[in-house]
Amino acid sequence: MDDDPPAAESKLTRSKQRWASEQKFLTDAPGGPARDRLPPGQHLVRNWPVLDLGRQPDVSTERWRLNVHGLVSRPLTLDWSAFQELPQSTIRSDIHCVTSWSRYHNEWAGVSTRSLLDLVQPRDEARAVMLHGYDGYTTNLTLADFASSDAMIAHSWQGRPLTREHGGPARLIIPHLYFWKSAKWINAVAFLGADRPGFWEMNGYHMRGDPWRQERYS
Ligand SMILES: Nc1nc2c(c(=O)[nH]1)N[C@H]1C(S)=C(S)[C@@H](COP(=O)(O)O)O[C@H]1N2
Ligand SMILES: [Mo]
Repeated sequence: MDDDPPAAESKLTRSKQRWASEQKFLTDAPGGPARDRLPPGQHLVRNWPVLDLGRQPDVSTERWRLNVHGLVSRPLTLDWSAFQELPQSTIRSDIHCVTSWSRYHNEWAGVSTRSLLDLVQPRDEARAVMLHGYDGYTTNLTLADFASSDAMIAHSWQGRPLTREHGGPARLIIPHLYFWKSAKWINAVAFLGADRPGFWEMNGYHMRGDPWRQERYS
């Protein structure tokens, strides 16, 4: 059997064991065996910062509409009561903002994008969507990202209606991408034949925005 390792080595070994147990420096790809909860380059916050273009439109539920159009078989415009009548679901997700804060366990209630897709039936040529907010904001997603199983149009957070500053009465939630993809004050979803850049994507942000790959800027 080996003798005891030299003191320096054993100290390093202890450090490495501690890093391993803390999952330090671990940046496994999604689905990796020991995936950390906090994506690389992010730090945790307990509050919920507000980020937008500096205009927070005041949209009552009476005035709110969601217009779904473009490459779909059945375009439609939902008002608030039609939106509330769609199947409702809740999901829990973490928020990862490209400005480097993350916030764990947010509980959202709303309508899954899959329910919306069932209604409008995207045509075969549809490849991407552009989301439009009441403030003029736009952001793009591939159809696959928009259709992910935990994506939804949310009207509530932690059991209460979304506040105006956070995008109420309704916003998109795309948990697996940086939060700039989650359009606040959502007003329209346009189905497109090809992925095109939205507001931040035209201003240097990545087209996709996967936090686990640090797809921050293009
Ligand atoms: N309509 C709209 N949606 C938006 C934005 C915006 O300016 N307008 N900003 C995006 C950005 S950059 C981020 S980080 C999140 C912030 O959401 P929050 O203010 O609820 O934290 O909203 C995203 N959705
Ligand atoms: Mo952001």
